[in-house]
Amino acid sequence: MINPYIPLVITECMPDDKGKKRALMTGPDRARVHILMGSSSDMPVASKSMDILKRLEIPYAVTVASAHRTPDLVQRTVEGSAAAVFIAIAGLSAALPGVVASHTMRPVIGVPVSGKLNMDSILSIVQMPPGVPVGGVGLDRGDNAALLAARMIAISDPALLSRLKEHWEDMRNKVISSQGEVLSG
Ligand code: RP5
Repeated sequence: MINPYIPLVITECMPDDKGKKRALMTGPDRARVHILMGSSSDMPVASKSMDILKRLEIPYAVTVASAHRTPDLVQRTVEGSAAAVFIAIAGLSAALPGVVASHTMRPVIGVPVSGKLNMDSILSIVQMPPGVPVGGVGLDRGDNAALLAARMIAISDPALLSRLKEHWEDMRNKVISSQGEVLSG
């Protein structure tokens, strides 16, 4: 039985002998980005963040904690985390990013999760009251949240900056090769 008060899945991302990035368990003090999601049903969006963090070799932690249903767990998680940046993923009346930001001075990136309305979670994250800043990315854009977190950390991490530039270059090359496919098809 998992102790809900130790809900961390901490990973350190290392290339294996085939060069593929693998997530390994490590200590909670190693996470540089902490992903919180309001429900395990948000996992498809969180997976997009994790894929980017693995690719960029950024150790991360993941916790399921709801702003409304387990506010004590959210507070404990934030206060116990050594991460430099938080990614908070939630749908419906998505209070999670704002609540995370109320417990820390570290930057929080909110990811609205799509549902029946979509504007509910977008507005809940964007319309924070003055004094409690939360950065917002697009609906289900866990990938952009991870890239934004990486850019923040890369300000003081030149090795990460060069991995980010490689990622950027790969995207650029994909666009250019797709243009070739359009012309030849
Ligand atoms: C939000 O309510 C969660 O972030 C999730 O997006 C949504 C639905 O939660 P579940 O009913 O799947 O637990 O709090």
